[in-house]
Amino acid sequence: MKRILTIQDISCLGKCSVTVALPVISAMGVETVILPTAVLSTHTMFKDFTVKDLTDQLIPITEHWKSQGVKFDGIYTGYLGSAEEIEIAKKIFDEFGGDDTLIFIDPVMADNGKLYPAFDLEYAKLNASLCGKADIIVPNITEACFMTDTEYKEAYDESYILTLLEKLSKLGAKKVVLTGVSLSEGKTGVYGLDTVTGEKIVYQNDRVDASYHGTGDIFASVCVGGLMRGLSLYDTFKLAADYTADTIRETLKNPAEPWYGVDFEATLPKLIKALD
Ligand code: PXL
Repeated sequence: MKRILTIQDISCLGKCSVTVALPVISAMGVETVILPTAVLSTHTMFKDFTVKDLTDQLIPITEHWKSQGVKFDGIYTGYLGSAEEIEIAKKIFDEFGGDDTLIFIDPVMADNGKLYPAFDLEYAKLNASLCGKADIIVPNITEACFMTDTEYKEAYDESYILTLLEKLSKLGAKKVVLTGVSLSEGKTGVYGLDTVTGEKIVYQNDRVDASYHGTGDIFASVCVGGLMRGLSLYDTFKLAADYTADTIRETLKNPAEPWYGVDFEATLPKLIKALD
């Protein structure tokens, strides 16, 4: 069985980061080891959340794994809390990475043209340098703009996306895949580039007119699961985009607060079936 390590926070309530990655990737038949960067009472879209930073635990935990000869087929990073954690993630890539280990980075820090409250421009630049160590990065357009000093645009054309991809490739990642790219009215999806072969990866599905917290984590988790199961890049991104859209549609059936999270528990059986 393949084994991946995911490095991100535990938001105890409100579905995102580890509470999404662990169930989703495990359900896809891939062992999912966690390295929690912090424990929060909820994700940061709630008011008055508590945070216990775990930065000082990251090296001791990974040193122990090293002493046990632990290896990973993939390392997936999501929301990292601080500049120091980005530096530690780089060290972990060096210690546990290698030709047989897929480094998958979702540089979670911004959306809709704005950085999340915990982050600043310096953090964005550090995230850009982390991305340079990746096999695959999956920023949204906002994150890509912050990492490449590009003006964020709500309305854009394909040439804007191609320019962003070109700038992202210069960060050093082997495959750069933009998420939340809409190439025509009512559609959304991914637009990516394999910087080694020049191959484009484009998939568009119907846009569901709703926005929920944690959908990026759902998308990234399915990508990691799919790649570990040996799916092609196109099939992986199609599966992840379709599953995310399906899950948003499912969530719309319940009148939950949009910032809470999505009802992925209801759609997991379909995801498992799609892998048959
Ligand atoms: O879904 C990304 C995410 C993960 N973890 C925490 C967050 C967010 C997004 O805001 O606040 C704590």
